Amino acid sequence: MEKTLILLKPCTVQRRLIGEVINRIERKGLRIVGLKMMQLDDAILNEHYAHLTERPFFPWLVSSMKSAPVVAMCVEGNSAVTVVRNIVGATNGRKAAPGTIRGDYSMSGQENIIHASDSIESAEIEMKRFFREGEIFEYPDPLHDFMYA
Ligand code: DGI
Repeated sequence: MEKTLILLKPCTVQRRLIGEVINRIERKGLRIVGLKMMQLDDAILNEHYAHLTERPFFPWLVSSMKSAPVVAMCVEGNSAVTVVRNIVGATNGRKAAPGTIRGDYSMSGQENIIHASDSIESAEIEMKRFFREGEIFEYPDPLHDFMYA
């Protein structure tokens, strides 16, 4: 089983879409193993978006990500990293395919609803960045065979 890190961005919280997006993730068959609201600050955002610090939009990205709390989630499933990236869709909401979360809910390159780890390695790092020990749970999955057989 693989785990991946998801952030529901401030735009999603403001637009009252938290439940709708979580519903799509759960309906796919992914299991929530960690979930909380967080107010992000410069320190965590500079680390999280370190690959983008030189980009002209970086200040707006940080300011947007601090504008309201995010919902941080850790979800689990077979190939969870790839499955989640596929249902999230392309970065720019205007280019993301219909049927993806960004394709269905976003018209923006920045206010694009959701962050999802892009590799198993970044998922490991990002889970540690947003969740403390004891905040990610292990519990039995009685539906496992119905989901994966
Ligand atoms: O992994 P992604 O979130 O799909 O994409 P990323 O890691 O390249 O970029 C991180 C976030 O930065 C993205 O979700 C939204 C924002 N971003 C990326 N490219 C642009 C951007 N924001 C603006 N305003 N303009 C961009 O070109």
